[in-house]
Amino acid sequence: SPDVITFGESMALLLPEGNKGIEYSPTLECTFGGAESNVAIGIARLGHQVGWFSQLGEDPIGTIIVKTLRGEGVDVSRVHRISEAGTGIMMREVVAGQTSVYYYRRSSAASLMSYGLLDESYIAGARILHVTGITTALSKSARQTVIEAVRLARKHAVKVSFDPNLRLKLWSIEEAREVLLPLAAEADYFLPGLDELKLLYATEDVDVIFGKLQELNNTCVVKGGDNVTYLIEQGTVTPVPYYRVDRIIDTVGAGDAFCAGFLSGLLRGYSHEEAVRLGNLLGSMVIQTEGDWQGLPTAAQVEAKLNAKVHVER
Ligand code: KDG
Repeated sequence: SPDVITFGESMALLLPEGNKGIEYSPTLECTFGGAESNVAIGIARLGHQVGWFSQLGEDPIGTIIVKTLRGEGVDVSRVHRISEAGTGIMMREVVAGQTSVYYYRRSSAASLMSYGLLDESYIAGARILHVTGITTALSKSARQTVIEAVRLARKHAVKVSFDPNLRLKLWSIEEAREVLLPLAAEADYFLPGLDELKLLYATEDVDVIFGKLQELNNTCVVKGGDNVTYLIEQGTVTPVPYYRVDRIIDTVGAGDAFCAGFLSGLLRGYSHEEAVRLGNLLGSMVIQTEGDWQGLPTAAQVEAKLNAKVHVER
């Protein structure tokens, strides 16, 4: 089995030309996105063995997703293709400085996934299982798949990493709380964003939130602080500073990049603080490029950045 296993919905991602709104863009660029496949690509580029799976339609976009991930070196052997439903679609635009997302994923192939998709021995052989709250918001059967995957991981002493990835377009905050908070408590590594925590715990008070996280008794990494990521474990809160960024181009995918860097750090045997630093570095690199996963660095690019080597062009 790969070192890290993750699964979730990846969809066609349709983007307008330049800075036009979708309404005024005669053509849309077709790429794909998905929080878990973004993480998988990030981990693969850093040189680790990683597996991603989902249920995809027997359609061209499903094929693009499988081919691209395979090309990135991600193990896609557990991907399931079905003809009864199609691969989901999402559109995204930035209008007047505000990002909007439109989902066409109800009854998608991935939303129909059920725990029959899980291969116990495959999960048992991994070091880390990474899941996100998006999958739990897709459908009852997808939610059960996550819960069962976490149960299998724990049964075989595989570490569980959990990013809540709150998507209020998919469910209400009340529904989300009921599912995400128990999963947070079960995870070895809980990787939320500060905004998400404010909604999940219904408070703006960061001290109250940190108090709740300390009660979980696991390792929490809170993304999106004021230029820091917080590492919270064993009763202590450690702020880990961001890398300086010259120009922010596109922040979507930063959380996924962070997760990839953090999990890579764990696989490399780094301290948790060092792993957070690597997560921060990946986040800073992805937001300086267009796209959710295209800007994820290779291990060599990370090395160069860390050593601040002068780049020789030719
Ligand atoms: O984290 C980036 C993801 O939000 C994006 O790739 C699409 O998975 C996605 C979703 O469901 O919003």
